[in-house]
Amino acid sequence: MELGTIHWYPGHMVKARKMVQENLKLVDVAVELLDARIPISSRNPNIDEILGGKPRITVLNKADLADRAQTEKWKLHFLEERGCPCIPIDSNAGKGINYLISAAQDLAAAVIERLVAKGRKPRPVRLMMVGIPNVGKSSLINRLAGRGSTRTGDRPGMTRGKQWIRVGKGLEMLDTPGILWPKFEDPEVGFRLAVTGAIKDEIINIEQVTIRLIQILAVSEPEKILARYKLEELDEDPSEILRKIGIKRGCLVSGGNVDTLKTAAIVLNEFRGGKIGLFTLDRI
Ligand SMILES: Nc1nc2c(ncn2[C@@H]2O[C@H](COP(=O)(O)OP(=O)(O)OP(=O)(O)O)[C@@H](O)[C@H]2O)c(=O)[nH]1
Ligand SMILES: [Mg+2]
Repeated sequence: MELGTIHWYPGHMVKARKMVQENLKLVDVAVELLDARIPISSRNPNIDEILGGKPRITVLNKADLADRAQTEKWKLHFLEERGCPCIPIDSNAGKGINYLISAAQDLAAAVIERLVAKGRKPRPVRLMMVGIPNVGKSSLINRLAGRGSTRTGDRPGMTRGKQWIRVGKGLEMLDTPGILWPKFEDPEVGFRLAVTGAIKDEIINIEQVTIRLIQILAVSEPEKILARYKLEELDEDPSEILRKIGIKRGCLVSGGNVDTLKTAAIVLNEFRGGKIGLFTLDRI
């Protein structure tokens, strides 16, 4: 796929990175959100350099859409590799949120204690959410705040500027826009970011991305594709599988041809919504 060579790094991404670095001084803990379906591909390769020595929590968000056993393994992996808490979370349902709150309070306790020792009043623990577009930073904050404090949406680029949100429970959050990095060394990373929704749909080739997805799923979990689309068997050629799905779903254009773009959009949406099954694309 050609994604890796597209010049799609927009100016606001550069600004977002600067903003994260400037705001880092204001917070006690950085919460790095990774997409549980692609914990490696959704990781900014410069994140260690960006965050420096700031206490950190890794969140594997959208854990409800990922393979459970894989998420457990990734959790242990990050815990060992980074020596900081790693917490699987479903921000829509609120699962895992309490672990995040206590981990944040533990990490910030020393900072707050130092303030108090200097005779200052204790203040709320300040956290900053960082992660790629559409990973669920704003959703997680809303879940913590228990209300719609910050805008969310099922496409990347929802959050434009920074925003402080008082969460209660002694916490304050800084929401930031998603950051992506200028180019992918590995086109497969580009594919995984596209398929999980981190890159704007307008600049990806939906049909190509979906055909590649079908190709992967047809090998790793054929029974899920067969069941979801009520197919009897899977063709060798993933484009042909897409065509058959189109017929099943009645995506036809005049002359009886299949509208493959429309079919691809349906399959991609169903994948992103977990309707085909739970998948982890970055396997450990
Ligand atoms: N299934 C599932 N969906 C989630 C979860 N967290 C967020 N979402 C969905 O993912 C989409 C993006 O969520 P946002 O909170 O807007 O993501 P963001 O990281 O703030 O995105 P930007 O502001 O664009 O960088 C929304 O449609 C959310 O409903 C989760 O844990 N599970
Ligand atoms: Mg946001």
